[in-house]
Amino acid sequence: MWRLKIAEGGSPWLRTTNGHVGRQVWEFDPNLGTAEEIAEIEKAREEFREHRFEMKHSADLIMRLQFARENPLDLNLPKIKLEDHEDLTEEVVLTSLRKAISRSSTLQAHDGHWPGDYGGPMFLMPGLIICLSVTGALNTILSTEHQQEIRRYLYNHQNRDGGWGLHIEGPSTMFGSVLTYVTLRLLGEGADGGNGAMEKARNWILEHGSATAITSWGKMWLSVLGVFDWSGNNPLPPEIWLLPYSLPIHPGRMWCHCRMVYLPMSYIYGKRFVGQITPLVLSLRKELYTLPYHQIDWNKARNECAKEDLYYPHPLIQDILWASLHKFVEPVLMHWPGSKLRERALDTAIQHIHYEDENTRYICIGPVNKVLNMLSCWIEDPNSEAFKLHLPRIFDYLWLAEDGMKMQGYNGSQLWDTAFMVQAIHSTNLLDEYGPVLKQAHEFIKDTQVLENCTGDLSFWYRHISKGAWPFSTADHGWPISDCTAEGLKATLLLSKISPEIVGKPLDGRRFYDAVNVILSLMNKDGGFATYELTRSYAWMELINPAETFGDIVIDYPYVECTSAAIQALTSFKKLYPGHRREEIENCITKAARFIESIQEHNGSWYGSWAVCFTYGMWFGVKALIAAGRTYKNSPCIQKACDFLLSKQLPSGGWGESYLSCQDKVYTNLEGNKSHAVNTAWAMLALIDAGQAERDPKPLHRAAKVLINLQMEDGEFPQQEIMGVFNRNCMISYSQYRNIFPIWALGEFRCRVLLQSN
Ligand code: LAN
Repeated sequence: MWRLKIAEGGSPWLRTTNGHVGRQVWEFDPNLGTAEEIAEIEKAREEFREHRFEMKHSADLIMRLQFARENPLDLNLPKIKLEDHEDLTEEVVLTSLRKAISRSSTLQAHDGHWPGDYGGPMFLMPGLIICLSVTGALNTILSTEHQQEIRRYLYNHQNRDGGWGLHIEGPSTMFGSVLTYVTLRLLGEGADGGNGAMEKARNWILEHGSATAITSWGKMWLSVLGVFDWSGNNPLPPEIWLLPYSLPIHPGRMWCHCRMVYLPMSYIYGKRFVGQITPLVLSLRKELYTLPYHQIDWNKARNECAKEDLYYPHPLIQDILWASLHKFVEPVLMHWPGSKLRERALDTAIQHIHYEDENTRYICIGPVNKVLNMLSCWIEDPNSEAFKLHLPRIFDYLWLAEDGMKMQGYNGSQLWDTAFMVQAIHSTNLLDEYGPVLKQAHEFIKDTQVLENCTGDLSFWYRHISKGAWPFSTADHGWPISDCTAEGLKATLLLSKISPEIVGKPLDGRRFYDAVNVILSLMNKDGGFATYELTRSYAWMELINPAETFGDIVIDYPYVECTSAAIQALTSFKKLYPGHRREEIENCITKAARFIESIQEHNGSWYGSWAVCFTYGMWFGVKALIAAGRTYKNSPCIQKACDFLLSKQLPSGGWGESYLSCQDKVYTNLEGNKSHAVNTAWAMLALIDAGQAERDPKPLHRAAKVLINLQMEDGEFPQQEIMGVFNRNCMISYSQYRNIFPIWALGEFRCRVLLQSN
């Protein structure tokens, strides 16, 4: 049976800064599990499969079954169902909260964090499988059980039309379909396997323009495997790393995710690496195209892209740029003496790759560069230590649920979820009852703060400071993030105000100062906060974004979420430590609040970029302005925001936003005007903060009722549609949100709406 291991190492090739706190790894143990337990898991899998076209999001049932065994809970609280005419009483809300928090506390791991599925994107696993195939490591690294679960996952997420989407809820794309098809073939499926599923997939591909119409990232992976010609790729010259930093297009100025993905891509492109041409590769060359492989016009293929995949079409200037590099520059760099320059550029690139590997303990910033860096290390030297150090960290990215095994968008969302859960429980004011839960979470957050900067001369490596920051996942990952630092700081400040007997010792004062220092250092001139670093270049750089499926990736833009979190953290800090860097902090709050006002849309909305979408952005927008001292009465921005939110409340009393809100930047309800627990919670939190209770509490009562009626018998809220998003177009799961935000909203509702009015 499968088991989720928490905070364990287990390989001599693993390094850690803090005893692996937060590490989540699924392991198969053939000796584990009674027949009954195994049957329960099987049942969950079957049920998912049966409803896979209606409910595409798994509910993390395998983890839940394990935790139910490890932390049994006998909740003797009544089931709640409120009829239309029934009023909400404090007792009902309290019962609902107790059920929800008690159940959530059984889902807390022994190191204090809340583990969960951070899957969603469908284009990540293929990179791993292609990389392991070409390095010959597939069958030594992934057990047959792993491979079986991966196949299960891929089949479970095949759309009715035979293709696969960019993410689990998306319509079929060439990127998803070709890469998943190839992955299944590499995992041993026959071209006619899967009871017709493979044939159907192939038909989808061939009917939509064949694999020449895959997006640029897909072209790169297929070239590595040997089923696409490198000359069908637009150039990714590593020489860009040799340009002077003063140029706006220097990669050191790009968004770190963009920079870190194109770094190994340019190394692999510069090497024109191709894996071994096996019979399977030769067969794929036939399966994926309508023309014989040697007749394909690769030059034309460079700019082909299926319309299903096109979110960000290349502007003309990009096509001209790629064409000139392709026709005139690449030929020079491929032959002596130009090849000397190429060698130097490749050398620079691989050094930056090693730096990233070392400073993340081989986890890397994300799943894409993790796999590309691993491949680059192998290309440099197949027997290298670096490659061996990469291998055990693969498992940090794999997650198992009833839909199968997936590759996650990060090595988890540990710190993020835990910081929010602390604030959610805190909002209920039931601190005595849930002291031990908060204490463990507190330990986790303290253990996850990053204590050191990266090594060497930071500016040489284009790195910002990290000392005092919080990451999104674990300390070993270690990349500092503005809003994760802010949420970590908010949570530890709240906990520092509670008796240490209940929640443990507060964070050392100096470590609060370090966190504040990170936040202050991340404010841009205009007052806005980006994600990991300062905004280092201009928005027009998006013109050279070559990734057709993603928008807003080239630079680190300022966001309402990050800016708001910084304001909130600094205002909480200022209350407790009024003397520390007072002027700078006040100045920062003032500028940041003005920035938030300046990016509000005319209709009163803010859209969030990292979750769906308006309800999320509005929660941050409103919270920031309230924290900065504005009120409903004196701030037209807050008034407009409330009007906007109220105008979107559904007749049922809830809110429910479709992922289309992010793609189109237009508020879009879920199909059938369905309420979503998480959107409802965000809208409630924003309205409560903006003082809605004093003006008209009715909308809040109706919303709270929706939440309570959505709550399941076991105390949890249901997993509904996928809520996270990145780069405008790709969805990602935040599996703990379904409990965190309803608890938070009902907590605030109880203390600031019900108890206040009594
Ligand atoms: C994340 C996850 C965390 C997230 C928040 C902290 C929640 C947000 O407020 C700021 C942005 C950030 C840090 C974020 C950015 C984009 C990420 C890193 C991700 C959504 C996780 C995965 C995604 C990454 C880009 C996926 C890899 C794919 C590529 C296109 C490179």
